Amino acid sequence: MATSKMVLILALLLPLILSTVNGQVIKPEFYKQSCPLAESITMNVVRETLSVAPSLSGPLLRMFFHDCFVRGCDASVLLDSPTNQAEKDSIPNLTLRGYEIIDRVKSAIEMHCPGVVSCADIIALVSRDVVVQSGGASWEVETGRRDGLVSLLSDGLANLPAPFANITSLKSLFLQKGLSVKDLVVLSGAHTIGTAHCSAFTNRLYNFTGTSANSFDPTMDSNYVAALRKKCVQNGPSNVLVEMDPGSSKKFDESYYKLVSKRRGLFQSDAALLDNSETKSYVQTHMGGNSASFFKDFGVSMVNMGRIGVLTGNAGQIRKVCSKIN
Ligand code: HEM
Ligand SMILES: *[C@@H]1O[C@H](CO)[C@@H](O)[C@H](O)[C@H]1NC(C)=O
Ligand SMILES: *[C@@H]1O[C@H](CO)[C@@H](O)[C@H](O)[C@H]1NC(C)=O
Ligand SMILES: CC(=O)N[C@H]1CO[C@H](CO)[C@@H](O)[C@@H]1O
Repeated sequence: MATSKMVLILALLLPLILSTVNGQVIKPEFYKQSCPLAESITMNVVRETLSVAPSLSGPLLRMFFHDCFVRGCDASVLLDSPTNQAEKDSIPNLTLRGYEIIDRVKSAIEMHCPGVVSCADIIALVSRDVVVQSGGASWEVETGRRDGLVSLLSDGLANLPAPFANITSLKSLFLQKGLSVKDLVVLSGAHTIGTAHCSAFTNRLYNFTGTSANSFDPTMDSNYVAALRKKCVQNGPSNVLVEMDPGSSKKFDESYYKLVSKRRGLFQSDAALLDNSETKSYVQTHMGGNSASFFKDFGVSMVNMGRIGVLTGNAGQIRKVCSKIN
């Protein structure tokens, strides 16, 4: 009798005991005891980097998105593959840059506390620091992620939304990752900084209907189409970059929503935010400049994104070098 009660109690408590033993949580200041300087070291490297190479802010913020959406936030995006079969080699990742900055943060941290801080957490911290250094507001980053052991080329294409995606597929992709429609419209605001290759949107500028070379996407402001055509000529060179938020592409602010509301979102995925009542209403509320509430929302949604598929406890490992498993 007593024994069976004990068994029952143990069974009920087991998940709790296990999760405590494994420490299976991510939380703010996970490294407070084990590596107290981790966050300030990261911030310093980001500050120094952006002061000499401000154009790295876009790719470094985007890296967190790419990491989290593919196999969870486990730094799989950083793994090199000798045979070009890793996430890094998938089409969306060919436009990512800034891996060497993550390596620089990692080496600086390793000097203070070797083998303690994961590459996945470094990506998360860097994304916050980039936003702060670009004029946005700070938030508390949850840490305690561990690094994954696997990176697959095929995962990249399957999990990252294309710039051509419509609102239905954007919503469902975010939902699959446990993110809400609000997270979708808030995180899309990251397109307030950075640049894009013409190839991500030229389909909107030329032969959009497939019947006339001059036809363009009717959901884009025709004056904007004309301006973009000057930068992105049809079948032009593949290395031309366009600011996503012209004139303010290095500043993290809410002007993205003003652009989208004026039908000047660069990608179809940006324009699509006007095709759903909830995302449309967010765009309209923020188009006039309400940065305080956008900044706060952005931090919340980045924390939400940072929880996707994380490895904790004994899962995965703490990589010694971010581009290689130990
Ligand atoms: C909603 C779906 C999204 C789509 C379809 C999308 C697509 C893209 C594409 C195609 C580019 C241009 C890449 C290039 O041509 O170089 C880009 C750039 C960028 N994206 Fe997104 N993105 C999405 C969401 C996000 C999210 C959630 C974030 C981060 C929170 C983000 C951050 C960025 C940044 C910062 C850039 C600029 C990169 C640079 O300057 O090189 N995006 N995105
Ligand atoms: C949205 O895109 C998906 C995938 O390309 C497609 O199957 C679907 O029909 C599209 N939905 C609308 C409403 O256009
Ligand atoms: C327009 O697109 C259609 C369908 O993709 C293609 O068959 C046609 O050759 C294109 N026309 C021009 C002028 O590019
Ligand atoms: C196959 C390929 O070109 N992979 C590239 C992916 O992106 C990284 C960083 O820009 C490059 O180093 C890889 O060569």
